[in-house]
Amino acid sequence: MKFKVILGDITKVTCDAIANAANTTLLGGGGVDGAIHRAAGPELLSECRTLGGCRTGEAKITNGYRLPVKYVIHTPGPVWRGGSHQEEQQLKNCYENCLKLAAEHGCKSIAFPSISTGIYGFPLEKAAPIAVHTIRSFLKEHPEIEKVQMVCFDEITKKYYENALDG
Ligand code: AR6
Repeated sequence: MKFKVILGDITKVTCDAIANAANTTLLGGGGVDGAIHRAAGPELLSECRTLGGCRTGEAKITNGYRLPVKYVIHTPGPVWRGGSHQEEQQLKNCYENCLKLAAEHGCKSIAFPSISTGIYGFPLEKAAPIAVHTIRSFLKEHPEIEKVQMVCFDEITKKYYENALDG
């Protein structure tokens, strides 16, 4: 299958590009962002400093440095503020813009963390179907992308994405 849900640490995944659930400064933080910067090494932060930040829902690409990937695609997800502040559209934009950048850079495989469902508080039951539907429709239009993995850090998160994938 082209689209898989796995349990694991995204910094250990070998593929062309991984997405980073960043913040709008692109200067690092906690959660998966912190883990990616630690694993990539300080060169990643140096490149991020040149990018001038990134708007919520948009995406910017850097090299992968010490990670086992060519690229990191940084996307600030929406902070959940009750659902009436375009959070769902912004989350969809994150996945779509990361996939577009990956395709533009010739990537055939990309891995995503569960964007916005940690520190940013986006409910998993809403986030998982948005991610799955957005990735699925992109894959239909882009046969050149061979593999997309949702890398879940815990079993509960994995269950939500599996259910969205089955449903
Ligand atoms: N591999 C895969 N998933 C991970 C990893 C990992 N190594 N580490 C954590 N996760 P979060 P957000 C999961 O909070 O909600 C940062 O400070 C985590 O369990 O990393 O988008 C940024 O700078 C959860 O399921 O991202 C922003 O300020 C998912 O990744 C803010 O956090 C996302 O959790 C972004 O918050």
